[in-house]
Amino acid sequence: MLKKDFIHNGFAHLEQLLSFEEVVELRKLYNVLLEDKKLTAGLRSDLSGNSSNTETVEKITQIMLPSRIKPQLLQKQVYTKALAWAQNLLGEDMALDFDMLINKAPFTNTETPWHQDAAYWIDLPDKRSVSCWIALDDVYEENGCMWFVPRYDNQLFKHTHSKEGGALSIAIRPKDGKPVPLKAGGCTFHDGFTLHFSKGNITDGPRRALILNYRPQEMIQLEREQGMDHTGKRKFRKSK
Ligand SMILES: O=C(O)CCC(=O)C(=O)O
Repeated sequence: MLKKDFIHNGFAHLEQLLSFEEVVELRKLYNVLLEDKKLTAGLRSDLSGNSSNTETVEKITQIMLPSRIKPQLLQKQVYTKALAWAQNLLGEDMALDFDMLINKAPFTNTETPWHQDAAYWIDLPDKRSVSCWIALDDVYEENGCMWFVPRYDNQLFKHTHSKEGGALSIAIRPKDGKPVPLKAGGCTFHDGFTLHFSKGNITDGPRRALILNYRPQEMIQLEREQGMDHTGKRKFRKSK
């Protein structure tokens, strides 16, 4: 069912990828990274477009490559489980391209605009990719669960930065988007060409997500040869 949904719509979800114990373990490392701006310097930005200096309250904190800062993350079950799913969905040659954290702080009410991840990436001959977005808190509309629009093909829409340094966005707001609420430990899977979005967090708790991105090993090699290492220097490509 999950695989059928993913292949057909470009997204799917799993009620429980992680046990509550695994979630609690991950939250500890996650919070260390969130709280330490020195440790995460150079890999950290605020997707709202605000500068992420020591004084500002970040609205949407994005930390690229958390496992480069805390390599013990790679030993956590979540990396093994998500890889197995990625291989099940798209083939045995799928490998971890990059990981990231995205946190929406309490009462920051800032949307992640509608976009396709492929807009952030270089054009690659093999377009297969899957992002596993893992909820470390219960997520629902009011704190920023993911929304998706079924994907029909690999068409890339035109994207622009709504604010310098902020997230990429398409010009329209799709009408047929669907929210996917989850319990902590649940996850969504989406393809690089699937449109997605999340509302702002208007609650008093954080909305913590760990995101693991997979693509064919050969394509990862091609990316690296072209200098694409997902350290967060957001180059973006022109849509056709
Ligand atoms: O966490 C969010 O609000 C957005 C996540 C996202 O855009 C992604 O994982 O590609």
